[in-house]
Amino acid sequence: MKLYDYGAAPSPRRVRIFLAEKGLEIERIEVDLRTGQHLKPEFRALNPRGVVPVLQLDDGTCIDESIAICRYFEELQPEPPLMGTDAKSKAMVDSWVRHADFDGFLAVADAFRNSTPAFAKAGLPGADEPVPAIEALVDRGHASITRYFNRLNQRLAESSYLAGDSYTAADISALCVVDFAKWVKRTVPDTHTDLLRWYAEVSARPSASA
Ligand SMILES: N[C@@H](CCC(=O)N[C@@H](CS)C(=O)NCC(=O)O)C(=O)O
Repeated sequence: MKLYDYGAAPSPRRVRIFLAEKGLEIERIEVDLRTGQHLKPEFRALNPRGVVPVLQLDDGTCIDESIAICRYFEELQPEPPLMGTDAKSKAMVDSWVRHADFDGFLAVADAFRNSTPAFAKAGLPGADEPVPAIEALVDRGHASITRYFNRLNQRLAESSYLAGDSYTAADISALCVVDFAKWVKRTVPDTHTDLLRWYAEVSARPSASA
């Protein structure tokens, strides 16, 4: 089994933190996004979408999408549970993971890609033809980050962790987004005391540096 990874990117980081929390170590292969290794035919043969992470199983099957890779490991090794244990907690984890992906990650990605000269023709990840950046998506992305941070703070005022009383993949996902937001100079405002309390706690877990 091999994990195609890129140390600086937020999506593979979600998988690395998840594996660290499970106490699992697997072979990792660095795919250098800066030099476009992910767009080369060798990598597209593993993932035609041209994005990391990808988990390649021993039978050759390639699983893309970071949360799907997490799901695979959750099924292989259920302890400690990171994706819920019953109907309610599983649904809560799924819900907050999707908030992180759609309300958080995509907002930061829009703000970042559409404002960074190196991505002027790469407005979307992994595209095999030029995708022009769209300037209007920068402000929209920043506004969405603000809404996402507000929602996290509101939720964490009523709950220790995003999906409930225990740390889960929902927290891992949101942590990766909050750190990704630093790429566009957005940090948690001082007013968001509940989000800051949670952020300090989840960032202090040894897995956060995975
Ligand atoms: N939803 C996907 C997102 C994958 C993704 O966008 N990966 C980025 C790194 S975070 C990538 O490979 N980008 C390639 C590019 O920028 O062309 C997941 O969670 O795995």
